[in-house]
Amino acid sequence: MDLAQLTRNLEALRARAVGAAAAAPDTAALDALEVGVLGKKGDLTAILRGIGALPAEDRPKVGAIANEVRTAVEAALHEARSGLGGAELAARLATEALDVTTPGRPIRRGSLHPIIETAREIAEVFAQFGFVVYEGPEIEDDRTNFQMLNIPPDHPARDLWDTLYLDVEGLLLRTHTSPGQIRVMHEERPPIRALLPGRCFRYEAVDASHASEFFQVEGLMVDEGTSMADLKGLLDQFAHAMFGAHRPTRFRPGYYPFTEPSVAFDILCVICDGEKCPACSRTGWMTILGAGMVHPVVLRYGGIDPERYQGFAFGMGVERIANLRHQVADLRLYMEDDLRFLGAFR
Ligand code: 2NM
Repeated sequence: MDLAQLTRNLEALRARAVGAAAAAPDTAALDALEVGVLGKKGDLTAILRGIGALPAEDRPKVGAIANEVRTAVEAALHEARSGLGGAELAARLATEALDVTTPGRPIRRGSLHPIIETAREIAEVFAQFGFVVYEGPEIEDDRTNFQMLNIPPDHPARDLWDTLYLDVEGLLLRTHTSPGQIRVMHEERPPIRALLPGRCFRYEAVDASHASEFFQVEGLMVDEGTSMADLKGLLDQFAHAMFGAHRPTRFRPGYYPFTEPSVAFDILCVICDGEKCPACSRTGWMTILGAGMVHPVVLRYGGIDPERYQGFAFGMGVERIANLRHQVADLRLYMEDDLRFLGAFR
């Protein structure tokens, strides 16, 4: 092959490559063209292989022409790329257009379980009177759950049919949070104002008004000169904070082994306002909690001298308080994790 032939081949390649660049439909075609013409195994390299057969004085001339062809093809590729790039960007902008005014998809927000929410509201009321939240263990020993609370061995609550005992000797699931009060008495010195929220367990046949788990909040105050009058004043304040400032209240005699005297605390029926309806068993009143002066024997079990200190205690079922506030009729709803029910309280 002579100089003239090589030169013609190079010019032909330039013309074909520049033409192909201008006609390329997309940037992918340009990439393929670049590799095919200018790449290591491309057409330009193939033509330049013929250079070895030329006389030495012709070789620089071919080299110069080859460089021109390379520069011209690169320029054509560059120009075609900027043209196509603009068109491709415009096409993408058209198809991928976002309507920034489209409203967002609604997000389902979680909420506190109504029992936890109610327990927190109860704690907030008593916090205003200086009560501090403590927590005891759900697994208790027989001594702390029963004996130290003056519940004798033959008391019906200790029956296998009422208490969930563990396989481990002497251990059970607490039937109330009162054993936590014994632990607080051991840990703290009077004056004590303790609130114990927590889950409790009983062996029950489950129906609309009985559950094997329930949530309790108990309170304990111990100080010099603490009296029944202090208890009555505090519980009146509590009832008015939870059920309205004008809701009438009353105390009735009650019985618990761990308090003496013991009382039941009622509010006027929130459904019928005392007119006697099925919700209040036609009494006109609803019991919301039990309470009393801590039995001297229990104070002594707690390491507190009953000659110097007196105490009162109270306890309530949070499900019952929540039922009255939200007019829920079936306890089982609190356990079923139905979002239609749980979402109604936010
Ligand atoms: C109640 C009712 C009455 C109570 C008593 C004690 C303790 F440990 F101080 F003796 N804690 N909680 C108590 C008293 C609980 O629940 C209906």
